[in-house]
Amino acid sequence: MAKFNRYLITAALPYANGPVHIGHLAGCYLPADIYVRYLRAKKVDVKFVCGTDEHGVPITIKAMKEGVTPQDIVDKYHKIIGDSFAAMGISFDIFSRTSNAIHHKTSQDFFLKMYNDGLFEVKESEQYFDPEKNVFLADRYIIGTCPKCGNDRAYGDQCERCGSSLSPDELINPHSALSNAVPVKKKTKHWYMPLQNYEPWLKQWILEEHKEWKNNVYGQCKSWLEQGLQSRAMTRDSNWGIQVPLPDAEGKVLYVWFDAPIGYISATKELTDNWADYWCKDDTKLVHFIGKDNIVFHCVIFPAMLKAHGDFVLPENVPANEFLNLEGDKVSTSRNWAVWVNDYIEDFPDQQDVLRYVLCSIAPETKDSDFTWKDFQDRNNNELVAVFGNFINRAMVLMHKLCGGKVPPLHEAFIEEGDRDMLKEFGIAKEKIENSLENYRFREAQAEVIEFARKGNGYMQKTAPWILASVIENLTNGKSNEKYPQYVHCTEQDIPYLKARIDISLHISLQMTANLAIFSHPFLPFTARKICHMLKVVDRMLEWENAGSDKLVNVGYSLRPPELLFKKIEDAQVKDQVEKLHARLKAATAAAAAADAALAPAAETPAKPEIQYDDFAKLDLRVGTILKAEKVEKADKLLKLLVDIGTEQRTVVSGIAMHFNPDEIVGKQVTLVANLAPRKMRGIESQGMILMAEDNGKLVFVNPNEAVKPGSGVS
Ligand code: B3M
Ligand code: ZN
Repeated sequence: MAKFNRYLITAALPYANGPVHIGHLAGCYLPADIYVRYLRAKKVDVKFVCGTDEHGVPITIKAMKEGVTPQDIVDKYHKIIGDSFAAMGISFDIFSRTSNAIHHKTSQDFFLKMYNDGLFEVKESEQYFDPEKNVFLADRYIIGTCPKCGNDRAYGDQCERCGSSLSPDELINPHSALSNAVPVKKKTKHWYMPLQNYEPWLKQWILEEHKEWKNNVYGQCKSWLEQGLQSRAMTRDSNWGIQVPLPDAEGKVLYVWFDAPIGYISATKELTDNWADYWCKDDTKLVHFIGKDNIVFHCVIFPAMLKAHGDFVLPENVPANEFLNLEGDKVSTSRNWAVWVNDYIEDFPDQQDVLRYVLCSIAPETKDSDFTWKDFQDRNNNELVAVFGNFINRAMVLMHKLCGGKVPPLHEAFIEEGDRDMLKEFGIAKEKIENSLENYRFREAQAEVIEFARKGNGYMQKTAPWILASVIENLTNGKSNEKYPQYVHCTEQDIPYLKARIDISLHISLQMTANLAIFSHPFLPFTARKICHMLKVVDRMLEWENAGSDKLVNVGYSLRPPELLFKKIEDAQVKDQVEKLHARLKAATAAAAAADAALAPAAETPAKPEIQYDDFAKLDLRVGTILKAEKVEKADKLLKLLVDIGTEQRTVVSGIAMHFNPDEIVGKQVTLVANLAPRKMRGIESQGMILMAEDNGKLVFVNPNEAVKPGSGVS
């Protein structure tokens, strides 16, 4: 480890446009946290930085959907996301945000340095423009019909129904999401980074010098580099983002993928005055933890930016994970098919380590993996409860019962081969865990921790101190030990030996328990602390240099009573969670369908057969004013209206309750068919019918475009 004197670990900056789900945790934040906790335990100089990504189109889209400002959105989600991470024990040294002034300045300076060094190309291109709102439209803001599947709500960059990547030019009937206007093309100027210039260097740096990167990461980089890189615009037309710091750049902001990774630098600046040590000295090991959709930005574009700028170190590794699916299906925010971290914390308070454990066990390190609630239950019940928790609990309970609550001595004279074998495992386990962690194989590392506890259970079973205790008791009371053939020949003289064997078994088990605290701490920090508390040792014991030692708890030291580390997850809890997922999916699907229907173009109303004027003249149509409106009991769809038609007031029952609030329509003018034969509905006589226009399920009153006297005829 001589090469690196300090570590800078980053975790992708989540967009502040929604809460985080377990896929985010498993893909990026949990492995990063495990790695950092391990590094801290090794007492190396390490900083762990993250924050929210608060610019870019996803934020503005969310704001538009919710009818609030982008600032409202980022303020809200910065807090929610930060709270979720903190609750899960993700131990950032700083959780910053890209809206901070320091980040704006850092990004602008970065851009200016590249600009002054002549590293951008200025190019004009034609971009879609909303002529009504007078703004350029990001691809996401253009909606039209997907040429592949006919979905008429496809976006200019992607169709969410069939998953195709699209460009706005491919959409049929494109229109602006802001105004519905047909977008026009307009010339605009942007600053491009000629990535092709960095291609030879990137090929050398990644494909030759970083062959050790994970296969999924190396493979994606290779394919990008082999396809050939092109100039990429580093600015955008938008009013949300970091201003391009040039005089002729009004209405231009930095491309969000230009500013976001610089956020790692800004966050470090915010964290420490020594930030430049971490960013500008070659003996820093910079590691980016990300999900697979961010690989190209962290392995190609950002390194090219860093190289171009010249002052900064490059990442040493980018251990990106693949995706985590949920119950056999892709996680989807729009379909609400996700386990949200804030919901988990509410439903399983104080069980953060269980989620950490399961997500690490199934982390998509080499390929996509699947989270199911059943598997969550199984891993908790069969591994955390039955193996890890059970071993520690047995060691603690038996020590209290058989050794007076104190750490018993080891009695060198009575040590046997099985004990020596067990003691050897301490160092072996430490090395295995360490080796897996150093190589970003967190699943494997955690499995070794459980394996160590499993060995502990095996050792306990073999040494069986509770049997030794019964044998001693029988000998003391003059009873036979025929139940225990192995000890049937023991006499009272053997009691000291038997006692020593109990002590040895529990001494070794307690040293193992202490090791389990150290080993598990990167993965299960809450549990490790609880173990320290039971063992009455300070957190300093968790330092990695203590790992593998068989002298962690001192002989004669009295320990606290055992605490429950893990509890069983019941079938009912699994059922609840699965039902909750499906209920939310159903609600989200229904909401999306309703939103689609509201926006779909008007369906044609089928034509009716021709009639004569006399037929029309039979209708007595009058304008009326709604005086009163109320819901009809036990009828979801009906409103009872009192309508003034000048000469009289009519009671009308109308099937519009799903479309209007009674309070909103009082005072409105309507057109009434006044000579329709009265009809009883829910016991109320309806004396007429109100005319409505229907636009794809949306109802509108048909009324004069100026107020008229109630009772005015319509012809
Ligand atoms: N916000 C994308 C994402 O959340 C982006 C990551 C930025 S890392 C500098 O997946
Ligand atoms: Zn489609």
